[in-house]
Amino acid sequence: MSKIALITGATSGIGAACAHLFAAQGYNLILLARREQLLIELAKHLEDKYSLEIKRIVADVRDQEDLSYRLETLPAQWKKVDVLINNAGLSQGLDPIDKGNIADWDTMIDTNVKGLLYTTRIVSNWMVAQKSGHIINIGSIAGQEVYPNGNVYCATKHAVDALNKGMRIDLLPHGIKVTAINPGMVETEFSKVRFKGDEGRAKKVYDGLEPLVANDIAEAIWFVVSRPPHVNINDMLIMPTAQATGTIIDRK
Ligand code: NDP
Ligand code: 8X3
Repeated sequence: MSKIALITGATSGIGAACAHLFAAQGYNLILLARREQLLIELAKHLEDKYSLEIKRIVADVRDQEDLSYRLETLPAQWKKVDVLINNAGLSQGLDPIDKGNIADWDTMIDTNVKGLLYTTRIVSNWMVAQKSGHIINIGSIAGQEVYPNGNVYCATKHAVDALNKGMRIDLLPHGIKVTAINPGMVETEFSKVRFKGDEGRAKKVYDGLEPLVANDIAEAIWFVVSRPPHVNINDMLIMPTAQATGTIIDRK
Protein backbone atom coordinates (compact mmCIF):
# COMPACT_ATOMS: atom_id res chain seq x y z
CA MET A 1 0.00 0.00 0.00
CA SER A 2 1.49 3.36 -1.04
CA LYS A 3 2.06 6.05 1.55
CA ILE A 4 -0.05 9.21 1.49
CA ALA A 5 1.10 12.84 1.58
CA LEU A 6 -1.35 15.70 2.09
CA ILE A 7 0.01 18.96 0.67
CA THR A 8 -1.71 22.28 1.29
CA GLY A 9 -1.03 25.03 -1.25
CA ALA A 10 -0.29 22.48 -3.96
CA THR A 11 -1.13 24.61 -6.99
CA SER A 12 2.10 26.60 -7.11
CA GLY A 13 5.68 26.99 -5.95
CA ILE A 14 6.92 24.82 -3.11
CA GLY A 15 3.66 22.86 -2.77
CA ALA A 16 3.56 21.95 -6.46
CA ALA A 17 7.26 20.95 -6.38
CA CYS A 18 6.52 18.68 -3.41
CA ALA A 19 3.63 17.12 -5.33
CA HIS A 20 5.99 16.26 -8.21
CA LEU A 21 8.71 14.90 -5.94
CA PHE A 22 6.46 12.82 -3.69
CA ALA A 23 4.66 11.43 -6.76
CA ALA A 24 8.04 10.40 -8.17
CA GLN A 25 8.78 8.67 -4.85
CA GLY A 26 5.63 6.54 -5.11
CA TYR A 27 3.31 8.41 -2.75
CA ASN A 28 -0.42 8.82 -3.24
CA LEU A 29 -1.36 12.48 -2.84
CA ILE A 30 -4.06 14.66 -1.36
CA LEU A 31 -3.62 18.02 -3.07
CA LEU A 32 -5.36 21.02 -1.50
CA ALA A 33 -5.64 24.62 -2.71
CA ARG A 34 -8.24 27.15 -3.88
CA ARG A 35 -7.58 27.24 -7.66
CA GLU A 36 -9.49 24.25 -8.97
CA GLN A 37 -8.28 24.37 -12.57
CA LEU A 38 -4.63 24.32 -11.51
CA LEU A 39 -5.33 21.38 -9.21
CA ILE A 40 -7.01 19.49 -12.06
CA GLU A 41 -4.09 20.16 -14.42
CA LEU A 42 -1.48 19.19 -11.82
CA ALA A 43 -3.30 15.98 -10.90
CA LYS A 44 -3.71 15.00 -14.56
CA HIS A 45 -0.04 15.66 -15.28
CA LEU A 46 1.04 13.50 -12.33
CA GLU A 47 -1.45 10.72 -13.11
CA ASP A 48 -0.21 10.57 -16.71
CA LYS A 49 3.41 10.40 -15.57
CA TYR A 50 3.27 8.16 -12.49
CA SER A 51 1.26 5.24 -11.21
CA LEU A 52 -0.49 6.84 -8.25
CA GLU A 53 -3.85 7.91 -6.84
CA ILE A 54 -4.71 11.54 -6.18
CA LYS A 55 -7.51 13.22 -4.26
CA ARG A 56 -8.05 16.87 -5.07
CA ILE A 57 -9.51 19.16 -2.43
CA VAL A 58 -10.59 22.62 -3.50
CA ALA A 59 -10.61 24.51 -0.24
CA ASP A 60 -9.53 27.68 1.48
CA VAL A 61 -7.59 26.83 4.66
CA ARG A 62 -9.09 29.94 6.29
CA ASP A 63 -12.60 28.49 6.12
CA GLN A 64 -12.54 26.19 9.12
CA GLU A 65 -16.02 24.74 8.63
CA ASP A 66 -15.62 23.95 4.93
CA LEU A 67 -12.06 22.66 5.37
CA SER A 68 -13.18 20.42 8.20
CA TYR A 69 -16.09 19.06 6.14
CA ARG A 70 -13.89 18.32 3.13
CA LEU A 71 -11.22 16.57 5.16
CA GLU A 72 -13.57 14.64 7.44
CA THR A 73 -15.63 13.33 4.50
CA LEU A 74 -12.59 11.76 2.82
CA PRO A 75 -12.92 7.96 2.57
CA ALA A 76 -11.31 6.16 5.54
CA GLN A 77 -8.36 4.86 3.50
CA TRP A 78 -7.42 8.46 2.60
CA LYS A 79 -7.25 9.45 6.25
CA LYS A 80 -4.15 7.29 6.73
CA VAL A 81 -1.92 10.29 6.03
CA ASP A 82 1.80 9.62 6.50
CA VAL A 83 3.05 13.13 5.70
CA LEU A 84 1.24 16.44 6.13
CA ILE A 85 2.96 19.39 4.45
CA ASN A 86 1.52 22.58 5.95
CA ASN A 87 2.63 24.79 3.09
CA ALA A 88 -0.33 27.03 2.14
CA GLY A 89 0.72 30.55 2.99
CA LEU A 90 1.37 34.01 1.70
CA SER A 91 2.53 37.50 2.32
CA GLN A 92 0.43 40.55 1.48
CA GLY A 93 2.04 43.97 1.27
CA LEU A 94 5.33 45.30 2.68
CA ASP A 95 4.35 48.38 4.66
CA PRO A 96 5.49 49.96 7.93
CA ILE A 97 3.27 49.09 10.87
CA ASP A 98 1.61 52.55 10.97
CA LYS A 99 0.57 52.22 7.32
CA GLY A 100 -0.36 48.54 7.34
CA ASN A 101 -3.48 47.37 5.54
CA ILE A 102 -5.75 45.65 8.06
CA ALA A 103 -7.27 43.32 5.46
CA ASP A 104 -3.75 42.18 4.51
CA TRP A 105 -2.95 41.50 8.14
CA ASP A 106 -6.11 39.42 8.53
CA THR A 107 -5.35 37.44 5.38
CA MET A 108 -1.82 36.58 6.51
CA ILE A 109 -2.81 35.67 10.07
CA ASP A 110 -5.85 33.69 8.95
CA THR A 111 -3.92 31.74 6.30
CA ASN A 112 -0.44 31.28 7.74
CA VAL A 113 -1.42 30.68 11.35
CA LYS A 114 -5.09 29.78 11.65
CA GLY A 115 -5.25 27.79 8.40
CA LEU A 116 -2.22 25.77 9.45
CA LEU A 117 -3.85 25.13 12.82
CA TYR A 118 -7.22 24.11 11.34
CA THR A 119 -5.53 21.59 9.04
CA THR A 120 -3.28 20.24 11.79
CA ARG A 121 -6.15 19.88 14.26
CA ILE A 122 -7.82 17.36 11.96
CA VAL A 123 -4.89 15.52 10.44
CA SER A 124 -2.95 15.18 13.72
CA ASN A 125 -5.96 13.26 15.10
CA TRP A 126 -5.67 10.77 12.28
CA MET A 127 -1.92 10.45 12.95
CA VAL A 128 -2.51 9.97 16.70
CA ALA A 129 -4.98 7.17 15.92
CA GLN A 130 -2.46 5.39 13.68
CA LYS A 131 0.46 6.20 16.04
CA SER A 132 2.63 7.52 13.22
CA GLY A 133 3.03 10.41 10.84
CA HIS A 134 5.23 13.35 9.99
CA ILE A 135 4.10 16.98 9.97
CA ILE A 136 6.19 19.40 7.93
CA ASN A 137 5.52 23.07 8.70
CA ILE A 138 6.76 25.56 6.14
CA GLY A 139 8.14 28.47 8.12
CA SER A 140 10.64 31.01 6.82
CA ILE A 141 13.77 33.02 7.53
CA ALA A 142 11.01 35.52 8.45
CA GLY A 143 10.21 33.24 11.39
CA GLN A 144 13.79 33.51 12.65
CA GLU A 145 14.42 37.22 12.04
CA VAL A 146 12.35 40.35 11.52
CA TYR A 147 13.07 42.69 8.60
CA PRO A 148 11.86 46.23 7.86
CA ASN A 149 8.17 46.33 6.91
CA GLY A 150 7.92 42.56 7.32
CA ASN A 151 6.11 43.03 10.67
CA VAL A 152 2.94 40.92 10.38
CA TYR A 153 4.28 38.37 7.87
CA CYS A 154 7.30 37.85 10.15
CA ALA A 155 4.96 37.52 13.13
CA THR A 156 2.97 34.78 11.39
CA LYS A 157 6.15 32.85 10.59
CA HIS A 158 7.41 33.28 14.18
CA ALA A 159 4.07 31.77 15.18
CA VAL A 160 4.71 28.84 12.82
CA ASP A 161 8.08 28.35 14.54
CA ALA A 162 6.39 28.29 17.96
CA LEU A 163 3.66 25.96 16.75
CA ASN A 164 6.25 23.66 15.22
CA LYS A 165 7.93 23.38 18.63
CA GLY A 166 4.60 23.02 20.46
CA MET A 167 3.33 20.31 18.11
CA ARG A 168 6.51 18.31 18.57
CA ILE A 169 6.06 18.35 22.34
CA ASP A 170 2.35 17.50 22.28
CA LEU A 171 2.65 14.75 19.68
CA LEU A 172 5.79 13.18 21.18
CA PRO A 173 3.93 10.39 23.04
CA HIS A 174 2.24 9.37 19.79
CA GLY A 175 5.39 8.79 17.74
CA ILE A 176 4.67 11.64 15.35
CA LYS A 177 7.58 13.55 13.82
CA VAL A 178 7.36 17.34 13.45
CA THR A 179 9.74 19.44 11.34
CA ALA A 180 9.92 23.06 10.25
CA ILE A 181 11.46 23.90 6.90
CA ASN A 182 12.51 27.56 6.91
CA PRO A 183 13.48 28.91 3.48
CA GLY A 184 15.08 32.19 2.51
CA MET A 185 14.26 33.65 -0.89
CA VAL A 186 12.58 31.15 -3.22
CA GLU A 187 11.40 32.37 -6.62
CA THR A 188 7.76 31.26 -6.83
CA GLU A 189 4.49 33.20 -7.07
CA PHE A 190 5.24 34.45 -3.53
CA SER A 191 6.43 37.97 -4.46
CA LYS A 192 3.76 38.35 -7.13
CA VAL A 193 1.16 37.58 -4.47
CA ARG A 194 2.88 39.85 -1.92
CA PHE A 195 2.77 42.76 -4.41
CA LYS A 196 -0.75 41.89 -5.60
CA GLY A 197 0.09 40.99 -9.18
CA ASP A 198 2.79 43.63 -9.79
CA GLU A 199 5.16 41.38 -11.77
CA GLY A 200 7.82 44.09 -12.22
CA ARG A 201 8.11 44.68 -8.48
CA ALA A 202 8.07 40.95 -7.83
CA LYS A 203 10.88 40.30 -10.33
CA LYS A 204 13.03 43.03 -8.71
CA VAL A 205 13.11 41.05 -5.44
CA TYR A 206 15.44 38.56 -7.15
CA ASP A 207 17.50 41.08 -9.15
CA GLY A 208 21.22 40.32 -9.15
CA LEU A 209 21.12 37.07 -7.19
CA GLU A 210 20.31 33.45 -7.83
CA PRO A 211 17.36 32.66 -5.57
CA LEU A 212 16.31 29.19 -4.49
CA VAL A 213 13.82 27.38 -6.68
CA ALA A 214 10.83 25.47 -5.32
CA ASN A 215 12.45 22.12 -6.03
CA ASP A 216 15.39 22.99 -3.73
CA ILE A 217 12.89 23.09 -0.87
CA ALA A 218 11.01 19.98 -2.02
CA GLU A 219 14.31 18.06 -2.03
CA ALA A 220 15.05 19.22 1.53
CA ILE A 221 11.59 18.09 2.60
CA TRP A 222 12.15 14.73 0.97
CA PHE A 223 15.49 14.38 2.78
CA VAL A 224 13.78 15.07 6.10
CA VAL A 225 10.90 12.70 5.41
CA SER A 226 13.16 9.87 4.24
CA ARG A 227 15.29 9.67 7.41
CA PRO A 228 15.05 6.42 9.39
CA PRO A 229 12.24 6.08 11.98
CA HIS A 230 14.47 7.00 14.96
CA VAL A 231 15.65 10.31 13.38
CA ASN A 232 13.67 13.56 13.46
CA ILE A 233 15.04 16.78 12.02
CA ASN A 234 13.51 19.53 14.15
CA ASP A 235 14.07 22.37 11.70
CA MET A 236 16.11 23.37 8.72
CA LEU A 237 17.04 26.88 7.53
CA ILE A 238 17.80 26.95 3.81
CA MET A 239 19.11 30.07 2.08
CA PRO A 240 20.32 31.02 -1.38
CA THR A 241 24.13 31.17 -1.27
CA ALA A 242 23.87 34.89 -2.01
CA GLN A 243 21.65 35.55 1.04
CA ALA A 244 23.30 35.61 4.48
CA THR A 245 20.34 36.88 6.54
CA GLY A 246 16.84 38.16 5.84
CA THR A 247 18.32 41.47 4.68
CA ILE A 248 22.01 40.90 3.87
CA ILE A 249 22.12 39.88 0.25
CA ASP A 250 25.04 39.90 -2.19
CA ARG A 251 23.56 41.34 -5.38
CA LYS A 252 25.89 41.51 -8.40
P1 NDP B 1 3.22 30.46 -3.97
O1 NDP B 1 2.45 31.73 -3.98
O2 NDP B 1 3.88 30.03 -5.23
O3 NDP B 1 2.31 29.26 -3.43
C1 NDP B 1 1.43 29.43 -2.35
C2 NDP B 1 0.42 28.30 -2.35
O4 NDP B 1 -0.45 28.47 -1.22
C3 NDP B 1 -0.44 28.29 -3.59
O5 NDP B 1 -0.58 26.95 -4.02
C4 NDP B 1 -1.79 28.82 -3.10
O6 NDP B 1 -2.82 28.16 -3.84
C5 NDP B 1 -1.79 28.35 -1.65
N1 NDP B 1 -2.67 29.14 -0.80
C6 NDP B 1 -2.55 30.46 -0.49
N2 NDP B 1 -3.57 30.83 0.28
C7 NDP B 1 -4.36 29.73 0.48
C8 NDP B 1 -5.56 29.49 1.17
N3 NDP B 1 -6.19 30.46 1.85
N4 NDP B 1 -6.08 28.24 1.16
C9 NDP B 1 -5.47 27.25 0.48
N5 NDP B 1 -4.32 27.41 -0.20
C10 NDP B 1 -3.77 28.65 -0.20
O7 NDP B 1 4.31 30.65 -2.81
P2 NDP B 1 5.42 29.67 -2.20
O8 NDP B 1 5.40 28.35 -2.83
O9 NDP B 1 6.68 30.44 -2.16
O10 NDP B 1 4.88 29.59 -0.70
C11 NDP B 1 4.63 28.38 -0.02
C12 NDP B 1 4.97 28.57 1.45
O11 NDP B 1 6.36 28.87 1.57
C13 NDP B 1 4.24 29.72 2.13
O12 NDP B 1 3.86 29.31 3.42
C14 NDP B 1 5.30 30.82 2.22
O13 NDP B 1 5.06 31.70 3.27
C15 NDP B 1 6.53 29.99 2.42
N6 NDP B 1 7.81 30.61 2.12
C16 NDP B 1 8.06 31.12 0.87
C17 NDP B 1 9.29 31.70 0.60
C18 NDP B 1 9.60 32.32 -0.70
O14 NDP B 1 10.61 33.12 -0.78
N7 NDP B 1 8.89 32.01 -1.77
C19 NDP B 1 10.34 31.74 1.63
C20 NDP B 1 9.96 31.21 2.89
C21 NDP B 1 8.74 30.64 3.11
P3 NDP B 1 -4.21 28.82 -4.29
O15 NDP B 1 -3.95 30.26 -4.61
O16 NDP B 1 -4.61 27.97 -5.45
O17 NDP B 1 -5.09 28.62 -3.09
C1 8X3 C 1 9.52 34.48 2.48
C2 8X3 C 1 10.93 34.97 2.43
O1 8X3 C 1 12.51 36.88 2.96
O2 8X3 C 1 10.36 37.47 2.02
O3 8X3 C 1 9.17 33.93 3.69
O4 8X3 C 1 10.51 36.70 4.27
S1 8X3 C 1 11.05 36.58 2.95
